[in-house]
Amino acid sequence: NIPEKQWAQVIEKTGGPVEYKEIPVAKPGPDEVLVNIKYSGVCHTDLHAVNGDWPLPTKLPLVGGHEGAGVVVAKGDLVQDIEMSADEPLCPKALLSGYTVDGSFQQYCIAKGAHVARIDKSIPLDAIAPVLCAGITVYKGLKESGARPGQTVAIVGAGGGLGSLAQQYAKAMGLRVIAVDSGEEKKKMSLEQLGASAFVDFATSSNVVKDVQAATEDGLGPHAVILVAVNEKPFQQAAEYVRPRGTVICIGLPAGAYLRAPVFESVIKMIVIRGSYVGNRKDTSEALEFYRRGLIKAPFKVVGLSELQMVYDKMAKGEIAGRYVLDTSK
Ligand code: 8ID
Ligand code: ZN
Repeated sequence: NIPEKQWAQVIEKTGGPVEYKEIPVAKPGPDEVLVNIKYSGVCHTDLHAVNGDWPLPTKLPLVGGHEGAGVVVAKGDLVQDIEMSADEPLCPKALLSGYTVDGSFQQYCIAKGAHVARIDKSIPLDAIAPVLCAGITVYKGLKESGARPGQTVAIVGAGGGLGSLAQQYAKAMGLRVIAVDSGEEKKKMSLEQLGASAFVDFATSSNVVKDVQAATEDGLGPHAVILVAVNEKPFQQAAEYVRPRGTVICIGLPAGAYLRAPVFESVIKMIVIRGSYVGNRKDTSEALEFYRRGLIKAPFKVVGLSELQMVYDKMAKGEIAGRYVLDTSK
């Protein structure tokens, strides 16, 4: 009982708008599965794709979305379970869901059988959707940072989708969190709901570098910095406040941005600056397992797939605390 047609959010040209309309349901190839998407998170990457922010073109017309969670309803002959822990995100021929191939902003989505994340039946699909990009990405970034239990990590962009999950994963890993973002709602969420030990408001602070350092117990700065903001400025500040021997992990991808670090301090503090890009299938199953064990509770709001434009408008203004998840039945 797979329908011929389905509802989807489609962009015809770079710059948008997204159009909510009926399109055909695709048939899976031999190594593919057809997933009936129930819920999809909305990542800032989806908005970057609409706006053409990056030096990498999207397919057009495009169904965006890459935090889809659903049920496999059809599969090709070659599909079987495969375990892998390579650097598959770095594959030069990688297919990017919701970017170079159609993604999860539709009711029925094609995926490679070897790459779909296996979600335990006990896990609610609306809550897990944001873990499927945001959660995996920040979990991987925290691992790449080398931060150890008991140490302090600054999460910059802490109130957004990636940031709110980063706070939860960091806490579950035994790290102390300094949240950097702006506004009362994100402050309250970070300190009261997500367990951050300090909040630095980048918009009202007169000196973010000093305030982040002052929020660490010995004033030397955090052991690691996780950059998930959609703004160039913090990418040019982190090296200044990270602790000697500390690590700066770059994850956010603001349009046209450059990293900057003072050579003198970077050398004498022996700091590391590193990029981190999503995660592999091993990271994915580990990140899902944290959720299954009840260690991850990040706030999300559910709205209909038809309301995607409203979500993008709020996202562009930085007004989303946590994540929006789309219900594909509405
Ligand atoms: O694999 C990857 N590297 C990867 C994976 C997934 C997403 C990278 N990303 C990228 C996205 O493309 C996007 O550029 O991570 C970035 C964050 O995605 P998101 O969490 O989905 O975005 P959001 O929910 O809009 O949150 C961004 C937060 O940054 C804050 C905003 O207030 C918002 O809460 N922020 C900004 I804008 N400027 C800031 C500043 N100067 C800041 N926070 C601190 N300091
Ligand atoms: Zn994403």
